[in-house]
Amino acid sequence: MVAHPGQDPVEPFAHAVEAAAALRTATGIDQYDVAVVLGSGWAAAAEGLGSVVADLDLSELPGFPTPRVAGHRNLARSVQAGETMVLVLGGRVHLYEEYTPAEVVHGVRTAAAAGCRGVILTNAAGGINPALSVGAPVLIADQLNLTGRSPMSGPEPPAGRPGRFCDMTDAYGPRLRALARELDPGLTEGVYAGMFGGAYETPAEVRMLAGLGADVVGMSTVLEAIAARHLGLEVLGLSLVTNMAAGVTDAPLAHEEVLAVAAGAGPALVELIGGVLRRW
Ligand code: 8IG
Repeated sequence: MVAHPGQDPVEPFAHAVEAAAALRTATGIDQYDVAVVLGSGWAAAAEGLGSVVADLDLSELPGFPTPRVAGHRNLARSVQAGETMVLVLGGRVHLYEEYTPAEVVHGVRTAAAAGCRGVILTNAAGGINPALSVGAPVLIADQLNLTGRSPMSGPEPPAGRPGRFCDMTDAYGPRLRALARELDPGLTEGVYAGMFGGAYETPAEVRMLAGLGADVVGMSTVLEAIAARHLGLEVLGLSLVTNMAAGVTDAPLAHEEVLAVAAGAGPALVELIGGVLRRW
């Protein structure tokens, strides 16, 4: 594992246990049920999911670097949604920022160490399938990890942890997908292609992704899904299509536009996530 300036290379699973202990101390909450990782433009989903029990700055917890992308918040919020105790993680870091896979999945591993049995991974994504429309959420049915990275690379997981070769069949759990579709019968399912990122794709790359079976494309989520499945968490994934990918339409891509589209879609997404959490 490559250490970032000012950070010690700590064994990642132990680091997550440390972060979960600090979370318990800071919030007084012993046990969480589900974590929600908020992607670009999903900040509205931190509001209105239930009653806020505690708020803290994620960077107060061991191992969490400071996110540097506009639209990402540094929030760790504890929310009671019906019977479900929810850990909302508003800060996410990306491979393209030169964070390591272990840093990218630290939130998910911390959530698991805090007792979570499931995680909702949200993101903003480009639409590849021309049948998709901007502003619509897509239920992730499966993924293509095209980052060339994995949270299961590096030293073998320590004793007491499952081995690295985790099963990725049904990574996005059928039970949760059925539940989401029940709450929103119009929800379309699609395959999410996770890229290393840094720039959007060229039209040729988008055509390649379409040929590989991708419906949406983004720069996050896939490593978190792997880390979650490795630790036995159920995963629900939701992409908000904030732009059509390059060459699918002739509109140019701008990050500001992505954030504006995301803001408009907020309330419907809150309702969907809130519904899933209450019936988890
Ligand atoms: I928002 O078109 C968003 N994120 N890779 N491509 C990739 N990531 C994205 C895109 C996109 N739109």
